Amino acid sequence: MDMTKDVTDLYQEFGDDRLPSGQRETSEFPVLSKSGTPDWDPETWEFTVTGAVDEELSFSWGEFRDLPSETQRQDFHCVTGWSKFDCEFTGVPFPELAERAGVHDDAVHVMFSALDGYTTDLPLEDCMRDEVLFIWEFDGEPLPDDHGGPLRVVTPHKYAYKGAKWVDGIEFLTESERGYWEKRGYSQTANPWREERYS
Ligand SMILES: Nc1nc2c(c(=O)[nH]1)N[C@H]1C(S)=C(S)[C@@H](COP(=O)(O)O)O[C@H]1N2
Ligand SMILES: [Mo]
Repeated sequence: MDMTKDVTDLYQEFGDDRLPSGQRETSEFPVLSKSGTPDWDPETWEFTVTGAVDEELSFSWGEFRDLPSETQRQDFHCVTGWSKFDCEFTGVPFPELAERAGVHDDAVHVMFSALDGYTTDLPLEDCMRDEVLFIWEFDGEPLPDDHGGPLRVVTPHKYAYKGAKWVDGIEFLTESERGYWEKRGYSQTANPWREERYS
């Protein structure tokens, strides 16, 4: 039985067209990284949930893999102008982690961190959706290292720079802060159907 949840229709929330304006569809999956693919060690890898929460959390690789997961069919939109349709991603929805930590009422923003020093930020409300997935599988195979393996975030409602590859932590913030590309002029909200590329 195919348990894949198709969320490729989420564009209807934001615009009339599945392909956002200024994007072209590709079947390729280019690699875009600020500084190459970092090494990781499954023995020492740790994922942390910190900041404005009742209980800060930490997971080993095995513990993270034991969290409830699902497979979704999603589209992927890169700010440089390409979109890839119908990617199958398997992982843990963001709200699952938020609920376990107990997010404080005054939290408004989230910072994602990664093994290569990359960071990216999003408003909390943009994260509290099941389509924001922490994934370890792509099209039924382990996520390739250069696409963010062992673990990355995907954000089908945002440009893909919001999806931290090699993600190893999230911090809940009571004030908005800017991540790596956001400090360099990219949009904090990054809605592809509004072409929010820069700010
Ligand atoms: N940790 C980390 N995550 C990252 C990046 C990065 O340099 N480091 N680049 C971002 C950018 S700009 C894009 S477009 C996507 C590219 O994902 P891909 O290489 O799987 O296509 O990853 C995003 N996540
Ligand atoms: Mo990008």
